[in-house]
Amino acid sequence: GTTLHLHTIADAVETIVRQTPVTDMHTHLFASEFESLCLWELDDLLTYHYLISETFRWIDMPYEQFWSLSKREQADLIWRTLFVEHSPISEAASGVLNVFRQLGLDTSSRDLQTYRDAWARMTVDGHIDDVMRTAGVRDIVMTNDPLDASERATWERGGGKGDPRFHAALRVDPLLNDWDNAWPQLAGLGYRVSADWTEETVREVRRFLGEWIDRMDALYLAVSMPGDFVYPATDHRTRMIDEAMVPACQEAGIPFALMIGVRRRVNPGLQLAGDMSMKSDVGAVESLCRAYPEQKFLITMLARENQHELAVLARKFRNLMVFGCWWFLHIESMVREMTEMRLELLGLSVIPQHSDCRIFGQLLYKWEYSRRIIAQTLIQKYTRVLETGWTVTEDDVRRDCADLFGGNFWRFLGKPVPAVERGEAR
Ligand code: RAT
Ligand code: ZN
Repeated sequence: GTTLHLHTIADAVETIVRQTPVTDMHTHLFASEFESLCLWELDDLLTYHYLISETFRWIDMPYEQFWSLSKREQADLIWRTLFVEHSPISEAASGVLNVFRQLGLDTSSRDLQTYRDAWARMTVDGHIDDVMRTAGVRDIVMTNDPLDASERATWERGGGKGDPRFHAALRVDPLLNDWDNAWPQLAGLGYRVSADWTEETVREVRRFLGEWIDRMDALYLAVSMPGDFVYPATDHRTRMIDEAMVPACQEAGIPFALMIGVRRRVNPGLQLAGDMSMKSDVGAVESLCRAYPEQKFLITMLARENQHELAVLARKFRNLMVFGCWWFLHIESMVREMTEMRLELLGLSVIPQHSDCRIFGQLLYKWEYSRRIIAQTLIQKYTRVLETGWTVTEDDVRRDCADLFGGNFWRFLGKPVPAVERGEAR
């Protein structure tokens, strides 16, 4: 391959980063066969919960009144508040404009109706194809909750796997964080569980996990944890992890993903938009990685304060893969800081980003913004290396980018990159 030089490295890296297909390893997107769970319309884009909390900074409307509006009325209000009455400069608001631009719409018009008209001409499957092609996202990992009745219906009729670009992750938050409400639901699904942590309950929870991992072909087990998560402890969470979740992961040979540092519903009036971030104890991850050296852990944390320690911990445990800049950290300044720091501590052995998208169009802005920052960081790092006289070729950069944008994830899973399996060009 072509050898790169100090004056050619920037262009080459930018081009290669733009061309490298992405595996988006944590999203809330759904394949279109999940029907109403698959969000892609303009009103979905505008009522993204990140934008809802930003809107409430400006309006006096009581929360209940906002929630009683139709989705379209909410979208109108958000548009007026965040885009017309103020300039849309936040990450989430500017992202909407970026989506319009990448879809070829006129961002100068400020006329919501023209955007509505544009969406009216789209179809869900056509839009998903366009967005994935333009964003360069080839594989998407969903967040799949079998306790959600509307989602369960699709899986139970044998659906959910019709589109090979979409992969499942079994999400188990209620089992760990809300057992009082989770066990009756499991019981309702025919599992012989009780409120008490009996041997039969353990067995049945494992059966539940095993059956759903199989049914979904889940790539990993996933949970979000509050910042006060302690491990090990003499509590329900530790028992659930030790006796049910880790054994289920080991049996299936899949990683356990923990997203740590959320404080749910600090303002319940905001519903989904009412969650907060919280500092956590990285020691819990350390204990897990030491207790289960054969179990792989995908970890992301929500507090900026935890990022450095988490990256250092990944130097100590190869069964720990750090991923993504999560939620409130998925903003330009934090992505830049975290990406630099991680590459400095871990080289290329990280998963620098996931999108957390809920609405398809968002793939466009989230990945364009992230690619830009990752490219800038790589250019700095390759430049340093080139300055020593080391040679860097285009093939080197291609290999490194393929690792960052997907290869590291699939290798950690011990699975081949699926697009290559599908015979698509790399
Ligand atoms: O980022 C988000 O959209 C949050 O609402 C959460 O869903 C978070 O990403 C999670 O997966 O818990
Ligand atoms: Zn998420």
